[in-house]
Amino acid sequence: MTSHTSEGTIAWPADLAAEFRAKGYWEDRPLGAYILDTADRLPEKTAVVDGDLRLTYAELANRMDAAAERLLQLGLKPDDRIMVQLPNGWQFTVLTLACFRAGIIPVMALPAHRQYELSFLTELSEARAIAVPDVIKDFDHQAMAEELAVSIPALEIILVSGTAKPLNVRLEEILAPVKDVSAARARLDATAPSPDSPALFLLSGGTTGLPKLITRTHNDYAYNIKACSIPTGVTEDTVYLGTLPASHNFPLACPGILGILFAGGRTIMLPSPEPRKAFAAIEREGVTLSTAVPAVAQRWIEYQQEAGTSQLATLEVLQVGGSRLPDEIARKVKPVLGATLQQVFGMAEGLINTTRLDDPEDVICTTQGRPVSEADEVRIVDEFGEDLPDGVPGSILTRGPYTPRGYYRAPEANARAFTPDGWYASGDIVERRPDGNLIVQGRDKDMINRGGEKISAEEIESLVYRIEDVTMAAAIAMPDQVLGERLCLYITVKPGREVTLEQIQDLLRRTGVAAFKIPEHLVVVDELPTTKVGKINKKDLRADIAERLAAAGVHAK
Ligand code: OOB
Repeated sequence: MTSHTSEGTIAWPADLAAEFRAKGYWEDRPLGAYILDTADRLPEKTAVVDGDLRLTYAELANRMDAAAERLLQLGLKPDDRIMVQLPNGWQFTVLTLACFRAGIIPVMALPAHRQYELSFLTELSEARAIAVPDVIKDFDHQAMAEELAVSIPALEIILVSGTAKPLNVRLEEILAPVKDVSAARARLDATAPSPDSPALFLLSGGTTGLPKLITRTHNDYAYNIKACSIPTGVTEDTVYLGTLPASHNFPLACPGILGILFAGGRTIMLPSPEPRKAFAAIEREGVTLSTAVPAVAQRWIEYQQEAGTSQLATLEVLQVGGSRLPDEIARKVKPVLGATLQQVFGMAEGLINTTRLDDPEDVICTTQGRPVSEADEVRIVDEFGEDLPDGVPGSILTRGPYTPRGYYRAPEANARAFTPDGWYASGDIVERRPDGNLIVQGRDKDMINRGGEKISAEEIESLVYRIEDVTMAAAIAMPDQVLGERLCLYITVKPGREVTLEQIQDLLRRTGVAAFKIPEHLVVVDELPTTKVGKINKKDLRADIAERLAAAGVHAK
């Protein structure tokens, strides 16, 4: 039977799917089954730590199944979608696992998203429920969810972590344990989702307009998790600190929270990577593995250099990825933090590359590693799609058992990002060394990578055009020492008119756009440079902003 979501999803060709099964990449088990395995094997071991709250595997499995049943009792059905916008905490983990068990599909929104992104994602996914915190940093997520439900009638159920208003459902009640979970477990086992069905929706970084939904199936995601666990050396002794937003593929499944739970290790959930709290958690829990974007790794290095703590004694591996880690920062990780660096070049669309823990220092510090699976196919091609020799940078194309063949309900985006024979073009410019390791040299996609958060230039430009006095707008990446890149906006305005950065920031805030997407620098020019075919020449603009920054004495890189 094809489900609603399967219809919007492009499946792998049948012969390849058969091969992935035959080779054992796809084990034909739903994600929840792996968690139950661990819970049966290590019931008393601690699985999840969030502040003072500790859940053993038996308690986690109990809450997972109890919650799955309650979600179904609320009226949600298998294949229904639920928007998940939760900070890193035990609630995120239990709710996500409960969805996997019930066959309900979580849409992995970010805590930073606001009305603008959430309404788009809710409509596209046709979500019937949303899970939000009550208030974080003075922002009322519950009120935002209520506004969404008013404008989108299909969104019927609001789950609130913390203090829920009377008409909403308190998430913690849904996630509470039961005395005896065995009946629930048997019922859920009997109606377990098909392993080829969508398990979750991840969000694409997006180059064209708003984010796209990436369907990840139980089979492909389980393999993603298992394949990533090997080069990172995950065992039941792994103690993992998750501080990046858990709805990102990287901290969720590369190997991330799910990889550690598959293996029987311990996960520590922290809503922010702020060094003082992160270091305290590392010391208290004896953390062995953590994940950072380059800006966070740099902050941790600076903090450690200043404070000279002895809190990191147990930290064995620090994974860094999401944007390009400068070689000079890479070289400081081991000497300063005492942990082995693992560079990770991955994407929510699938392919994950990592350096290996026993690689020579030159590989660890200057490359972004190689695919985690022997079944990952990678090609580096020129603008005509012809393969390039090692050492020559080109566009990366990839296929494999955990790289889906298309976005959800997005034929136009698929035509651009996927070749007819299923290769995904991420838009990264990559060089492959003769030893197989990849170096990310740049990208040919119109995106700003702000410390790992991806911003589509087109999305911002189309919003800025709402200001009547703006005649042309171009969003580009401006080099930045801390975040790698920030969003810089070039505009032209109607004669005699003035448009200020504050005005633009104000508009985007009022539109309910996530704060990380709000332009941080504005350059008003008389004319924007164009290419021979009349498109705005962003290469020239990037050179221009670099020049302006240098003239202003800002050393960006
Ligand atoms: C990760 O996933 P996304 O989907 O947020 O972004 C993917 C894009 C890549 O196409 C590339 O442009 C960039 O992020 N990227 C890197 C990088 N890792 C990701 N660019 C340079 N160096 C790296 N190490 O960002 C993601 C997903 C799973 C694991 C790790 C990162």
